Amino acid sequence: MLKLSKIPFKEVLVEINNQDNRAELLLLSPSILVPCLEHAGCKVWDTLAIGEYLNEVAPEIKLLPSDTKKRAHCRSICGEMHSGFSALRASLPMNLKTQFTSFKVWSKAQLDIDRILVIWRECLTAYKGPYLFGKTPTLADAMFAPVVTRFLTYNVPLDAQSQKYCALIMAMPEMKEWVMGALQEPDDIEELDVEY
Ligand SMILES: N[C@@H](CCC(=O)N[C@@H](CS)C(=O)NCC(=O)O)C(=O)O
Repeated sequence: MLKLSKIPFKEVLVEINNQDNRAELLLLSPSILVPCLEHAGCKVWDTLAIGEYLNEVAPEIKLLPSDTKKRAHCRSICGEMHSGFSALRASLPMNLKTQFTSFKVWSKAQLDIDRILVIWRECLTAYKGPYLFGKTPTLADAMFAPVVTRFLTYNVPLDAQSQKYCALIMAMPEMKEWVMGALQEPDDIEELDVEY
């Protein structure tokens, strides 16, 4: 989201799996969770709040669509992503360092996948792509970008339209930077490499 907003930023890496670092994280983030943004004397935590804040401070970027109905649609699917898809999150964790070829998708996770594909199909058909809300990326594309990586990591079967959308997202320079950054991180999270 920040990269889309074009606001320059510096990332602070905190090792979240290490309990000793919780005090350090608390100083940075009131929720003791990431992400948390500090900008112009303002601290904003929680992904959706950060997205709304960025849309206010960089309105020219149009991180949310200008049209009210479209904006409501965009907020609705961002909300769905933010608060839902727990089976997908639990069983297909984001892992940019591994690629599974025959991963068994649990039925509840498949329901989440099916719903996400419907969300994408409706957006791409209604607004004619290539991004979910038309010609430029919005908060929704940023919110669903980790799902794109999960679909590719776990080799989730996709229809042609979704495959094209995933390829577009992965080709974005912001995504390439993210993937490169992850590959350079020295730590692996062992639980993520297990095929359940
Ligand atoms: N609703 C929050 C969720 C924040 C959250 O769960 N962050 C995770 C990483 S995605 C975290 O900080 N985990 C560290 C921990 O649980 O100690 C948001 O999207 O900002």
